[in-house]
This record gives sequence, structure tokens and C-alpha cells, in this order.
Amino acid sequence: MPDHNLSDQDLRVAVLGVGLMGADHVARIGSRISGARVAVVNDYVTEKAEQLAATIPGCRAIADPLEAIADPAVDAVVLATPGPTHEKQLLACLEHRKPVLCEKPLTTDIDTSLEVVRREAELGTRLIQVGFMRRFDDEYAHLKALIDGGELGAPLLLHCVHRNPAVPDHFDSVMTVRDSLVHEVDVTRFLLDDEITSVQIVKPQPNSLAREGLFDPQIAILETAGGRHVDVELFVTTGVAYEVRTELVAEKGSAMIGLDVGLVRKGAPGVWGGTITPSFKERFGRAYDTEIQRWVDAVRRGAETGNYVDGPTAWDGYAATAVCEAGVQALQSGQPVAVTMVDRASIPGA
Ligand code: ISE
Repeated sequence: MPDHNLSDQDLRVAVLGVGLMGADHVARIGSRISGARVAVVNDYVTEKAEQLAATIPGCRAIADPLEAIADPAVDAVVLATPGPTHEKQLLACLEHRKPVLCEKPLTTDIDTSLEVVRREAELGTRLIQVGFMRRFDDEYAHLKALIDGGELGAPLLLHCVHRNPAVPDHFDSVMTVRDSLVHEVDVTRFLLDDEITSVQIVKPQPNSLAREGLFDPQIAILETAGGRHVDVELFVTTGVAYEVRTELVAEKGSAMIGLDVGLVRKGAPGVWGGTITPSFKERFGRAYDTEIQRWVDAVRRGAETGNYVDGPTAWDGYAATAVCEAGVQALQSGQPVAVTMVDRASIPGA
């Protein structure tokens, strides 16, 4: 935990993994976030980290991620490394008491996610925030406030659409569950304050334009402990745009977000329209800024509050892993699969 006085100093952040997401966070911290600077970068491609460090005043590249975490001149960590490396890196952050913002997934399986939750709980302080950025998006925040305000009555259903224009060649049907559905899992838990208890995946006729063997689209059907039904269209090879929509149906009305309306322009005769959102970087850019700024602020206040998190916790990461695990089984079996999770009350402090 930062033990020096941060009131007149920037938080020194190590960004581990400087691929698409990590490099985006480095640029964000360097230009749009106050109270923090990137002090260390790391990547499994060492030269990439070295080249990036050379462009940032006062920044060093450290080749070993665990050394970067332990470095005394690092106050906090952003983990944007591949999922399978998270368990070790998160445990190192806990060992060195370094607050960490971890991009999803928390870890890649239920047992290791649970172990991370337990180890953090044993410390009696929250150090791990999980990067579910949609909770920081204005539209999701509005929808959440509308639900919590009770105007629409009890929520009954969510209809979600998750479309990507394209995915990389290595993206397979399981990644649709673990990388794409995972956001809808977190959105469901966030909006409804309800745990997901079962998952079914329906595989319609695949898009003939998708890579051979990729089940795309997929329809996920989630049931919650409170009996709510959530359906999600996951379609990651539309060739069109980044489209993420959520419609809530409640007892006294419905509400929809993600229409991507923005500016509507009338141009050539007989034509009207707006711009297409190409990827999650544009759609959720402001949400990422808010997420990182609030995290930095929480970490800077941490010495007084004893809490280094302002957003989704390790428990939220564990719950998402558990639901996606059931989702992967459901993808194979075609049947509804029950989600296995421990009772939160059995881990004091989780
Ligand atoms: C990607 O990893 C993301 O996190 C995006 O938000 C999601 O839309 C995409 O499907 C994932 O592959």
C-alpha cells in the first residue's frame, strides 16, 4: 500500500501488459488522468515495453512482471496481461500490498478466483478492483439509477445485444463466452443486484461469413436467483459496427440503452444518419477514463479509508468466472448448466 504521503505526489503506477488495452491505459494515464503517472511498464515482448517507456518521462521498463509489482517505486498496478498470468500476479500484488486494477478475467478458473478472493479477504482490506468498465458508462449508470429509484417497478427481463464487427483469427466459440458474454454477466449482476444461477447457450445456424468452426451468433439465456430472465445475442462477426444494447423490461415500463444515436446528420438529399462505432475503445472510452480516475482517487485516499477500490471487487470477478465456467459447459452440452459458487457469507470480508 502506498506508505508515503501522496497528497503532493502522483501515484506511481506500473502497467503490466501493453497490448491494445494496456497501451490504451498508458495513454489515458499520461493524458487524461490526474494524480497518477506511469512509472513502470512491462510486457512479455520486452522491446515493446522498452520502446514505450522511452516515450514517457520518468518511466522504466521492467522485464519481470513480479519484479515490477515488488518494486518499491511502484505504488499501484494495472494488470492488462493475459488472463492465465493473473493469479500469480494478483497474489504478488496482495503479498506486497499493492492496489491493483485487473482487467477481466480475475483468473481463468473458479478455484484460483476463489483463492484470490480468500487471500484478499484475509488481509482485511480491499486491494483488487476488476476492470468491468461498463459500470462507469453514463448510460449504464442511468439505467442502474432508474432501476434503483423504483420508478419502473420490479425488473423482470433484460434483453442484451453484444455485437462486434470482427474478432481476431484466434477467437473461438469459448472466447465468445469468456471474453464477450462476461460483460453481460457483470452488467446483469450490477443492474439487477442478483446472482446468476444458470446458463444455457443456444447455437443457431452459424454465420457463413464467419471463420469455419466458430459458433457465431450464440444466444445466452441466464436465470437469476430472483427468477429474472436475461437473454443475450452474442454476434462477433457482423462486419458492421460495435453494438452493445441493453433493454430492461420491468413491471411498470421498459428502458433501453446503447442505441448509439449521438449526432444524427442530414446530408446528401434523401440520406440521414450518424457515425458507426468501430470498437469498444470508442464506445467505452469515457467509461474507461472515469473508471481509472475513480480508481486512482480511491487508491490515493486509501491510507485514510482503508479501501483501495471504487468499483467491481474481487468477488465480482469470481462470480463472473463462475458464470462463464457454467457457460462454457453449456456451450458444449446445449443444456442449461447450474452455476456453482460458494456462499459469500462464508468468506468474511469478501
Ligand atoms: C473484448 O475482449 C472486450 O472486452 C469487448 O468489450 C467485447 O465486446 C469483445 O467481444 C471482447 O472480445
